[in-house]
Parts: sequence; structure tokens; C-alpha cells
Amino acid sequence: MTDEPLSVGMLGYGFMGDAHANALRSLPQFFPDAPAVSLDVLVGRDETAAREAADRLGFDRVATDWRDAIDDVDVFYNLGPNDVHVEPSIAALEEDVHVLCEKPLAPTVEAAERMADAAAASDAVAATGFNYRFVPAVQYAKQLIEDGALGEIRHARFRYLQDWLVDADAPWTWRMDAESAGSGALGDLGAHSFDLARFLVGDVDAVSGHRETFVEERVPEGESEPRSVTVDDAFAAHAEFANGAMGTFEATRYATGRKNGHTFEIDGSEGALRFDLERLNELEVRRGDGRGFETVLVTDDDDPYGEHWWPAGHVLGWEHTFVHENSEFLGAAAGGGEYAPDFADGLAVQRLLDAVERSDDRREWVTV
Ligand code: SOE
Repeated sequence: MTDEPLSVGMLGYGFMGDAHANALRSLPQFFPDAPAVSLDVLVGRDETAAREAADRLGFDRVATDWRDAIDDVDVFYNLGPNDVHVEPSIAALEEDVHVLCEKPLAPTVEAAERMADAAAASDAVAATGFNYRFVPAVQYAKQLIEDGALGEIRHARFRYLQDWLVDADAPWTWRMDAESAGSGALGDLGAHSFDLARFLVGDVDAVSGHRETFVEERVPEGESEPRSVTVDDAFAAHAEFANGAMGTFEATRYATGRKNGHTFEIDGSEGALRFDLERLNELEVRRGDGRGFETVLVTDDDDPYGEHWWPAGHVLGWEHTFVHENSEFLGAAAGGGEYAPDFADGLAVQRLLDAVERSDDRREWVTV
């Protein structure tokens, strides 16, 4: 383990830039054993906007071309649109620079395969930004499943519901463009669900998928001409897990009144679990032949990451998932350890997204 701070390059300074920069600033106070970092360079195409963001987030300098950033840093955060995940991440890994790339890993399976190959050939750590694995209640759920508290898993139901496109006048963004994003609600939201499903239940063998696009054109902010929406607004899928469990998945940007409703329910022969991201400190657990579900508040000292934060019951929020994720990622980067979810996990999820699309195109079940 090196004593020098790890120098950080970050591409992108929107929502995810804020989330990761906030996490990096929190680490020294709450995770004092995490490797120290220095915020070296922020990458953005618009120099003025990047400089303003660099000042706000605490970066020393800016670069308008990612190629000028990756040679000089130890760790590279790729937080750009999905099509920008590919070449910069591969180039960084070829230089043995550690990479944390946001999800979904890429716009296509072919690109995700190239990224996973680059990760396999590199000495660096390659992380995919599935931050919901780092919710303490999700890790508690995993422990329960591994300890056999649910017995044999029969059902897994995942839903990710948002409503920011219910308004037909909401502006067009890159998230609605197939070339930049790959897919819509499927890749943006469903990717999180598929990752949690793999984490908690196991591999998926086959899917039957259905996608819809409800509004075909939208106008970009500040422009007058509409652009086509070339991705799905919503999807639903049935899934067959390798362990025999049945899965259902649904994600949408049109669930009126739902802001970030990521829920799952897992039913087994001996017990069951329910989780709702909008109540992320809690896990509802049904054990044995009890009459209903017990609500477990997952904030004790001996709960996952509990000792790092406040006394029991002083709840955590969405931003803490990024602190946990970054402590694990940087620990692996500095210490040469293993990290999950890595690019192989990102590729596995990409194959599921692709299978849903192929299944919908063909109107039949497809093997993943
Ligand atoms: C937007 O739909 C979004 O910010 C996703 O991109 C994130 O991955 C998810 O965590 C919250 O919603």
C-alpha cells in the first residue's frame, strides 16, 4: 500500500460528479483507513463550465480532452454519457490507471466486451458504478440469503419507478438518444435492478422482455426543434434464474408520483425480504412461520458500514452509498485487492439488457 495520495482524474461533473466528489470529501472523516486522494484534474469539453465545476468540487485543474488527463493520474472516474464510457476507460486501463465507470458500462454489448477485455488485461482495478450494492440494508439482505434464512429462493421481483418524463414537455436529453445512452429506462434503471438481482439471487439464464416509448419526440432545453426519442421509456421482463427462481423486472420514467422507487421482494421456502430504496435504512424480513414481516432498522454499529457513521437509528441517505462504494474501490486500488462489482459484472448486466431488447424485437424468450 502506497502512502502517497492517489491522484484523481474525473470526467463529467453533473449529478454523478457531485455524488462522487462528495464521497471523496467525506472519506477522510468517516473512513480514515481509506487511501488519501488528491483531486487533480476535472475533464469537460466546455472549459469555462469545467473550471467553474472544478472550483466547486475542489479539483486543482481542468482538461478539455480526456487524453490529457489519464496519463497523469492514478485513478480515473468516468462519469460521462454512456458512449463516452468506452474509449477513455479502455485507454486508462491500458495505462494501468484504476477506473470507476458509471453504469450501464457501455451503450452496447460489443463495447462492454472490449471494456471487460481491457480490464482483464490490466493490472488496475476496474469498477462499475452499481452503488446500490453498498446500501447497508442490501448487504444485510445478502448476508441473510447467504446464511440460508430464506431457504430456496423461488421469486425475485424488482421494480425501478421514476416519473420525470410524465410531462410531455420535459426536455430531450442525451439519455433519450440510443447512440449516446444505448437504451432508456432499461439501461439507466433496469441495469441497477439486474445488478442487484445477480448480487442477491444469482445469474439469469433467459429473459422475455417488453419495451415501450410513449413520447416519440422532445425539444432540447433552449432549442426550438424537436429531436427523436430513440430509446425505451419503460420496460418489463420475466426472467429465469440459473437456480430455478422466477424473476420479474420493471422500470419506467412514467410512474406518476414515483421519484426514485427502487424496490425488490425476494421469496424463499423459509422466509422472504422486502426493500424500498425510498426507505433505505429498513429491510422487511419474514422469518420462519411468523405471521408477517418484521421491519429491521439496519443502522446498528455491527451492521454493514454502521461503525463508520452515527449512533444506531441516526439514519443514512442515498449519498452514503457512494461513500461506501468509494472506500471499497480506493482500498482495492491502493492495496491491490479484489473489487466487485467490476467490469465483468458490468458486462454481465449489459448482456441482460441486450437480451431484453432482442427478446422484445423477436417477441420470444431469449437465452442470455
Ligand atoms: C436517473 O434516472 C438516475 O439518476 C440514474 O441515472 C441513476 O443511476 C439512479 O441511481 C437514479 O436515477
